Amino acid sequence: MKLAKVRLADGATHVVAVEGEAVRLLDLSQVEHCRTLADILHAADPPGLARFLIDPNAGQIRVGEVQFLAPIDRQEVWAAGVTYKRSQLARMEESAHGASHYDRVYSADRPELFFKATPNRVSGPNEPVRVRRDSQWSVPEPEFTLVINPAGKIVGNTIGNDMSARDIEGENPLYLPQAKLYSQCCALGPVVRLTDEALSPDETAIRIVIQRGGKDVFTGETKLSQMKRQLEDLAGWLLKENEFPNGAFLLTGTGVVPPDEFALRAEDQVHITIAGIGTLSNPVVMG
Ligand code: DO4
Ligand code: MG
Repeated sequence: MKLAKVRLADGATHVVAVEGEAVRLLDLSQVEHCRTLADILHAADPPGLARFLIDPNAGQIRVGEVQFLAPIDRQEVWAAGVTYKRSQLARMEESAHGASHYDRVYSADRPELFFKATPNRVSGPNEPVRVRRDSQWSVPEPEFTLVINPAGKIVGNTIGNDMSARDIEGENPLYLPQAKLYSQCCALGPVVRLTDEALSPDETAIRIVIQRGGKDVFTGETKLSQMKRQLEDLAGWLLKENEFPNGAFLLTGTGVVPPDEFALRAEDQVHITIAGIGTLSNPVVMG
């Protein structure tokens, strides 16, 4: 089952169930203390509650008639890094002085985890993602993303774009928070696929297309099965000695990095497709 937040033509926002090419409104007023998508995601039985909340009086609305919003409420957004061989090699290339850190973290037991965004820094589908004015070499990172409830359970998956300033990170690993965390540094959406329907890692293709002036200037693809780490293991490390009273999103790292000569430009369009979830598209703004 897929859930989303949408804005309708009249400007009202709703939580919906997405069924193929249509959405169905959920009537959250039926349950006390259930007001947001996160309230459903954090319930004991998210798919059961969502099915109960489907408003029988509301018909189906075509997906083309609604605007999908980022499926986030008050959750923290975290990310894992260097979880695919491609990312390890790319980081070692970009970082003259810090290369060995990336080499070691790829095979270490403890993964790289970093704080990625607060909800106000997250863009939804078709909203801009940003390249920092002080970066000449930024790229999008297409990442399979976990939705984790306050009890620490993975309850859903979505698509994440971990926008990254490779030149800032490459200059000094201590600049990582500035390379990764700034206004519009992350996009999430368009839906949360609940984990009641399992995804097969070998069939979960993660694909990115970057367009410039209507033409594809970079395409790349990997599979979730190429990731070195297990999803539960990554979530387990995040939860060690940590509490998430509002839940968390965890981007699980990129397996696709454009060649070193590629840098995003203003007005590029980034499209990330993950099989079984959908496509997250965002225009790029600069400065
Ligand atoms: O160490 C830098 C960040 C790595 C990252 O974001 C990734 O591998 O996806
Ligand atoms: Mg990343």
